[in-house]
Amino acid sequence: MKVTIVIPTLNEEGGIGPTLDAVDRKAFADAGWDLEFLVVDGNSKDRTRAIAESKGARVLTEPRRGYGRAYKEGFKAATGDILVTGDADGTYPFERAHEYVKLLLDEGLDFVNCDRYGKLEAGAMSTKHLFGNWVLSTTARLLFGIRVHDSQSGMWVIRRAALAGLDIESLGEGMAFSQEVKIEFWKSKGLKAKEVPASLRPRIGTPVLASWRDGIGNLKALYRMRLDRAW
Ligand SMILES: Nc1nc2c(ncn2[C@@H]2O[C@H](COP(=O)(O)OP(=O)(O)OP(=O)(O)O)[C@@H](O)[C@H]2O)c(=O)[nH]1
Ligand SMILES: [Mg+2]
Repeated sequence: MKVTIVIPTLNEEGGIGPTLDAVDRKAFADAGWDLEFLVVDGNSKDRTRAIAESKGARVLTEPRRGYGRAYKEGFKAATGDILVTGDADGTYPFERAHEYVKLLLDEGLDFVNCDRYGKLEAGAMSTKHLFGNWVLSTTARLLFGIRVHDSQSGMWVIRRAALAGLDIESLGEGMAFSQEVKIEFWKSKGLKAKEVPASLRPRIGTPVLASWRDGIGNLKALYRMRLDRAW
């Protein structure tokens, strides 16, 4: 069994090292699971790629912009049976990645969403983002009838075989990819998805997120997806 840690990066020279180092390689080895680190880099202008390679990651350069585009390429290039995703900014609990993988295996799941609100550390999320995320998660729950508390979490565990039955390429190229991939897993027949309490730490490095543009874009994308889908 092999696990690929898939991480999108855009100018994350401060965060990529600690993010990759956080993964408990010994816990993976003890479980008998092989590990692959795959960084999908958007042509960073800093030392992100060099640092990722120095930590043993395979680095794919994807100059086309977008968080969703990076994951689409990452999902195609990953060779693991199970994928674990997350930002390269030190915010997600990669030190617990093996626990989430075990949960997916033990419970026969196809997707695990790591709920950042399980333990939101001081300064990890601004009031503006707290409000925006609440609006987006509530709208997703109402429009799709899914029981997802944190629709914008970027940490997921995915059974790669399940991706074959989904049209991942049709999902958003940008930040909306995050909510859309969850909705696909929750709504698609025969797939099992679950949310678990996780955590969020303050970011390492400068934020690049355009809050209002991305937030309103994600809200519109939810309505578009609702109109587009049969379920
Ligand atoms: N390859 C690639 N990666 C990207 C792109 N945009 C963002 N990323 C990466 O995707 C991850 C998520 O982006 P963030 O800027 O952390 O988004 P966020 O978590 O909503 O915002 P913060 O609260 O500032 O962390 C980070 O690791 C980014 O470096 C892109 O266009 N291409
Ligand atoms: Mg982030």
